Amino acid sequence: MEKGVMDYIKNKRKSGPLHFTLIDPVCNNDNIDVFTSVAIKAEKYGSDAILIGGSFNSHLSSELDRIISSIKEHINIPVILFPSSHSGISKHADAIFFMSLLNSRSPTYLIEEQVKGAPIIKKYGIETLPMGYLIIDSGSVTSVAWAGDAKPLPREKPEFTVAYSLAASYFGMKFVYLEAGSGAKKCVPNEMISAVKKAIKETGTMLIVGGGVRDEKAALEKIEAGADILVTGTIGEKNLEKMKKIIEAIKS
Ligand code: 1GP
Repeated sequence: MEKGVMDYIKNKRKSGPLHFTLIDPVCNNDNIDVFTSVAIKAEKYGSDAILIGGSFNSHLSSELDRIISSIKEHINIPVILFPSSHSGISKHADAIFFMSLLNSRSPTYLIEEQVKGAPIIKKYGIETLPMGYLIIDSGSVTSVAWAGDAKPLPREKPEFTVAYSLAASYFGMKFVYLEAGSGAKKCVPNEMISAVKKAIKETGTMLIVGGGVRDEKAALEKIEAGADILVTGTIGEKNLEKMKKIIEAIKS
């Protein structure tokens, strides 16, 4: 990335909403080819970046390095780390979401993992993208809510999520991510997205939305409600044609 990933995202956003593809590596080398092929298809269909993350970092760092190297050999869009702990850092990535799970009950996910990761990021010289990460109630306990010891924000009380999002903006975080959780039964409510967007718009903080988006109708609703960036993960593993339709809907 000649000019950096933050500039790339800002520039791309000028011409429309963005789509990021989440790839969630597990401790299985056989999947490298599958991950790489999802990333190649994602780029071909118009996705703007690949996120590498998941609620558990169960892989070894050497495996993560191999997965990212393999993906990067085949695509030109940025690969951004979306880690659940400091063990999700790889020197091969273009950038990292330097994120705090703001509605976690545990200092581990609020600041301790970040403190462990910061010297590693410095050593590798990875670009940091500061992000406030918020888990929204999605009707059942998701992996990310459980693993992150989060107190999910209530769907019917968007003002709580608005207050958290404003706090993230005032801390200087460049992104707020409203997360329903991978495979969530219910996506982040559209009214909540609109309320957050309205509140943080003037701060310049970008709004990311993800979790449970399975079709182009839901994707479009999230974008129309105010999401700058939509993330899909599961659909790319299960049905690439559906992911293509989602990206086409966002880009239209
Ligand atoms: C999870 O928001 C992402 O962090 C993606 O969720 O797997 O449900 O698309 P899905």
